[in-house]
Amino acid sequence: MTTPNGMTAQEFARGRFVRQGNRFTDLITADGRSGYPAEPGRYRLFVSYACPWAHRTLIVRRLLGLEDAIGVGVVDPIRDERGWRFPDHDPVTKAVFLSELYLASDPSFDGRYTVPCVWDTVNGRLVTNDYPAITTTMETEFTALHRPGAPDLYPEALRPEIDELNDLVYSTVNNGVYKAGFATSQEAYEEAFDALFATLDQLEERLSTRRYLLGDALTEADVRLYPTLARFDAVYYSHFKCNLRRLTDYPNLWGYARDLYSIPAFGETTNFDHIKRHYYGTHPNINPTGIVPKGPLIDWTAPHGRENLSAG
Ligand SMILES: N[C@@H](CCC(=O)N[C@@H](CS)C(=O)NCC(=O)O)C(=O)O
Repeated sequence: MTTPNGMTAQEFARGRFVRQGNRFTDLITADGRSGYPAEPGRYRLFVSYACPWAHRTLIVRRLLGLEDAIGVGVVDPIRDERGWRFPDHDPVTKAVFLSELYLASDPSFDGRYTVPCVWDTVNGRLVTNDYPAITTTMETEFTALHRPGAPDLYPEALRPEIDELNDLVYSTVNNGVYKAGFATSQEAYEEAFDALFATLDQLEERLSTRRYLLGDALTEADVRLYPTLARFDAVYYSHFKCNLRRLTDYPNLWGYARDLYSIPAFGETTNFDHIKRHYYGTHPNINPTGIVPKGPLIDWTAPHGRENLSAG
């Protein structure tokens, strides 16, 4: 059976999209007790600008000033059955396809070759493709390498609230759009659609009195929500049939998204060209012609006026 994202028939049971687990889950730690010490220049992060899970890691790397400490390799936005490939080859590992790095790390690996993933240049293997851990590792284990004045994106006191919100946002929004887009039954699609817009309504309300999700300061929760908002009107609204409302129909969420976009770590890592070419060009079951829509015309730089919501 051919599936939109190359998933197995089993994953498509009852028309529901089920995301595969992460194979590489080693941890990089500040003290090196895991065998992977957080050393500058040692690790290479592989991303696609199109991928929302990878987008988070680029935002955090930039917010924390880890650009010199952690190198980045960017894949071509268009993917075929061989998986992600580099525009020419990756200058550090010399790989042409991302699969080469997965198979060098585990010759028996038979899953999907996903971004984001982190490569250890010392041992020549992948350390992790566990995307939720990649950002929290940068936040908590790379602190010695953060730029002066870097924000604390995952403050201890707020972790329970951040984690709880992230769980809801992950299942109904970040992954919710995929559940809607890759559903192969009407029931599964509608279930995902309803849950998605219920959460967006809730977030719209939450952002009416707070500048960011947790209040006056940016946190990991904002980093996780933003990549889905950035892709919403350009891709998810049409390609994934998430069309009850557009992001631009939500005054608070849309102002919030523009507020974040105005921060270079968010705006300069948002590549609408890669995003659109990737989604519309990579899922033939959903978009058989591969035609990339020209619109929508959206002004991400319009004033957002949300400064007033901050106390400080
Ligand atoms: N590692 C996670 C999340 C990362 C992920 O889904 N990345 C996508 C891009 S957004 C990917 O690399 N897909 C490659 C493929 O399916 O061949 C997963 O396996 O589901």
